[in-house]
Amino acid sequence: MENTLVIIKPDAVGKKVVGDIIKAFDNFGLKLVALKMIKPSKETIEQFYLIHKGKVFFEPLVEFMSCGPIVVCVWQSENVVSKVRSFIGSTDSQKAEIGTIRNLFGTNNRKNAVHASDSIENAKNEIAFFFKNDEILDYNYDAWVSK
Ligand code: 3AN
Repeated sequence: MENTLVIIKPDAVGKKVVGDIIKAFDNFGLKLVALKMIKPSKETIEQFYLIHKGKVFFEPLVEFMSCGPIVVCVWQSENVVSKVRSFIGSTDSQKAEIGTIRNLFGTNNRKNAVHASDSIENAKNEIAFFFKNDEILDYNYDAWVSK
């Protein structure tokens, strides 16, 4: 089984669509194994997006991502990294495919509702960036839901 990191960004939290986004991931058939709401510092976001340092959108991206609370979560399924990348759509919400998360809940290429890891290796690093091992709650739901 594969895990991926999803961040529900401040624009989506502000629009009160956190529940809708989580519901969409649930309905997509993925398993939620970790979740928390945090208010990240600028330093945390700079570190998280270090690969983009120097690009024109870096400073505004850091400002935006640290302007309010975000929800970080880990979703699990087979091939979850590529599944989720298709499910969220293109970076620019204006160009995101109809029905994708960024199309439904985003506004533009900065306020695009969600982040999702873009490779299996990045997913591992990004999950470890926000969660300790014992915060990944990979339970067998079926064992008690059916009782
Ligand atoms: P994605 O999140 O689709 O993998 P990346 O990794 O290229 O996109 O960019 C990281 C984040 O930087 C994006 N989610 C978006 O918020 C922001 N970003 C990327 N490109 C632009 C841009 N041209 N203008 C403004 N913000 C951008």
